[in-house]
Amino acid sequence: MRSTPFTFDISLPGGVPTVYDGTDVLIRIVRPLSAMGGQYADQEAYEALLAQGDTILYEVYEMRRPQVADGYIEVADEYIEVADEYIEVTDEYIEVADEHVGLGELLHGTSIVHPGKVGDEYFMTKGHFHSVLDTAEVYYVLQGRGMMVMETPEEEWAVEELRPGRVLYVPPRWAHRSVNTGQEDLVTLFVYPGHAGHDYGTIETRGFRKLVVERDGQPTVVDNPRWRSQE
Ligand code: PAN
Ligand code: ZN
Repeated sequence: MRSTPFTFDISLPGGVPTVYDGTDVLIRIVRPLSAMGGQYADQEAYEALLAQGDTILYEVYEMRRPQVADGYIEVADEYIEVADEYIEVTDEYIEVADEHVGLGELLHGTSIVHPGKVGDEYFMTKGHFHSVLDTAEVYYVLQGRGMMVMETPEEEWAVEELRPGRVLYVPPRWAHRSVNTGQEDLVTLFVYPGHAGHDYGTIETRGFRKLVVERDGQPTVVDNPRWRSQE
């Protein structure tokens, strides 16, 4: 893996990083509607939309630090673009070479949530805790409007508004999900520790406490009727 400084640009609008050199790994993760089964409150609306096609809800471009060959990368339930085709990776980890790989590295890239709704609930990311719970993340909003829905295992919750120029610090222990409440792509730059990993299962099982839905044309935070306490 390259260990000299490097730069790249993020093209806007859109949020796609320019390819800066072939030696580092830039991966594109694509999450279609079918990857979000059980996540939207309105199951009927979800099924109806899915019947019209497996639309892409969001994309992530990530500079993998460390690289796959050097360590472990969690890829559960992700679609990764490799040589122009999507492969679905179902193993929890591609490779575990050294559990300490990634300490000190910073994973970073852009997250692009497309605009749209399932019923009255906005397009959003799956959301996750970091597997290493004690790892934080910084988001910087480049384009669009949205909300970050967050909660801890101790059942605290928080929702912060996202708009261009805003920085959001997600402290250790806080699960996070980006929601696009606007009319254009919601583009954020994210940075988090290389060994953090992703725990998607907890959210898939419990959901988030809060949902962001459209009410009278306005984004509104409401209780998730299907949220399950950990108890
Ligand atoms: C981000 C997220 C990205 C996509 O890079 O991974 O916004 O969301 P999901 O991972 O929940 O599908 C991040 O928080 N990384 O840790
Ligand atoms: Zn994260």
